[in-house]
Amino acid sequence: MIETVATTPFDDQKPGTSGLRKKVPHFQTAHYVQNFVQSIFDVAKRPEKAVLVLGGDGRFFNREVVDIVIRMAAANGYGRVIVGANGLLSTPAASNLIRQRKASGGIILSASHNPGGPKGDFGIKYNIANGGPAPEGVTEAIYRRTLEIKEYRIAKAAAPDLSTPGEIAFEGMTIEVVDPVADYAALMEQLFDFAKIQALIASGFTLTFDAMHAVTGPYATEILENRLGAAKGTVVNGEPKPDFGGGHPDPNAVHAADLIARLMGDDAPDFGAASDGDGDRNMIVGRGIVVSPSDSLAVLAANAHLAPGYAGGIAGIARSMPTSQAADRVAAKRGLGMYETPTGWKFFGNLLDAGKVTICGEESSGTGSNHVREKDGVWAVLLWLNILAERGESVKAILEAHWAEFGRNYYQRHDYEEIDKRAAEKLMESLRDRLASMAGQRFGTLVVSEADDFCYKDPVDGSISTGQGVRIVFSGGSRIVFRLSGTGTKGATLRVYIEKFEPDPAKHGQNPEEALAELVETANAVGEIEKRTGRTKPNVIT
Ligand code: VG1
Ligand code: CO
Repeated sequence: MIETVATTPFDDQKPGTSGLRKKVPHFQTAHYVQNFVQSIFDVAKRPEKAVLVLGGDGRFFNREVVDIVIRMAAANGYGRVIVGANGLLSTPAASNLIRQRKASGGIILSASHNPGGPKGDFGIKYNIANGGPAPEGVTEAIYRRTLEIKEYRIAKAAAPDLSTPGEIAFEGMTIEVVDPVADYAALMEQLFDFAKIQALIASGFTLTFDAMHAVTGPYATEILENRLGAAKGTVVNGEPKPDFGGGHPDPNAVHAADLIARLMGDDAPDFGAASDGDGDRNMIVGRGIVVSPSDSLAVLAANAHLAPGYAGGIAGIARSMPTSQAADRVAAKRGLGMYETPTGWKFFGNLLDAGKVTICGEESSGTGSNHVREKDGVWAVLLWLNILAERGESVKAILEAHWAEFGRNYYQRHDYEEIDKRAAEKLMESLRDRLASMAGQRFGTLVVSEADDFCYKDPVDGSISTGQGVRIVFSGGSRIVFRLSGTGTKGATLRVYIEKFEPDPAKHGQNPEEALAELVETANAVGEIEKRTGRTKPNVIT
């Protein structure tokens, strides 16, 4: 039986960089989830009896929302819901299923790298038929709908048990429970030379993968240990937990400090990697060296042709604006198209669909390709392994050779988390007010060559996105970028991105901290960070 429930709008259901994210108790407010899901169903482009893909990263509240979405899908005319067993799907696996199974879209439940648990974060994201995050036009329409919603439809019956793959009839709809890993692992086998990677591992190459108690545990265990023959125990923290074991599933120097320490030690394995809550981010560490995400994008783009899935070469590269320009140097040297987009994977969708680019990446540990329409953590690990197997060199040697060929873009991101929202907005406002007069200004040895607020015009559909971050470029190409995060759930987070290009190989061995010292000081001065936020230093540096 279908029930129509009267409701009133919430005024805070505007999706951010990657879906709607709030604290769990906020999502637990009566009708809160239902209002948002109904708004998605009201604006989603879908045929009669459409197929919906559904799954999440297993965080606290995942199971309850999976049930609500299934009951609402049945009440809203969907013909089939494809759901990962126990409600689990990594973000890239969901993207793959949407594409493989020609679904009209998918709902992914995750707050990605944000902590989980009863007081942690939760999130709901809608992806469209190409498998990618809904573009701004769609998220805006969903938001407008949330402001006028009056009722939602839901099946009265409880959703069935979802622990075993198979089909279940439910309220006139079919629920198809799938193994969350199977289709994804099959896709990886098509893209990469598993035999070659197996041989590398069999020859004594050692690796470790930290799943951070998040969704990639089952994926990494199946692929790395079962299919590629890595030793049992290669995957650590491999069991997904609703609170991520109390940790923060963000693969960076702060939250994956144990992994980095292991890779810097005397008995370090050859290769280390980690992924985030929903499996779309990656961190790559070689013995004795951490690969910055922007460098990883550049190295993957330069070497992708070594893997079977990209043997014909790549069409082009896209990166988000704050991501370092290391990839641009690869594109320039190889004669490839290069695109600079606003932060967030949704901006890559059109470029990938149009065949303008093959590889995309963000400084926030996201890399991916046209195999799905999301960034993909395990994919990045496998591409690295395929490249290592082909080149037979260490991560460190590959990175150093890359810098020698293309130059090195020293890079850091400084995050000031949970600062006062008003103060953060004022800081950005003040920067914007000063943009026009900035060119020509001198800070120490640095002279501003141009400054603007990044505005993107999508080359495929012509849509325009304004206010995407303040860029200050100095003569010589160094850059400072300021923007506010669109994924936080408390106060505001200021992100300051700092980059310096160094062509001289003799100077490639510096510590980024030293190489960027003058720019960091300048960022503090130009942004008036201490004066406006009261913070003398960032809480996270990546
Ligand atoms: C952050 C990152 C951005 C990424 C987004 C979603 O956004 O900076 O690059 O696409 O998270 O990633 P923001 O607005 O907080 O800077 V995930 O792994 O959270 O889906
Ligand atoms: Co993520």
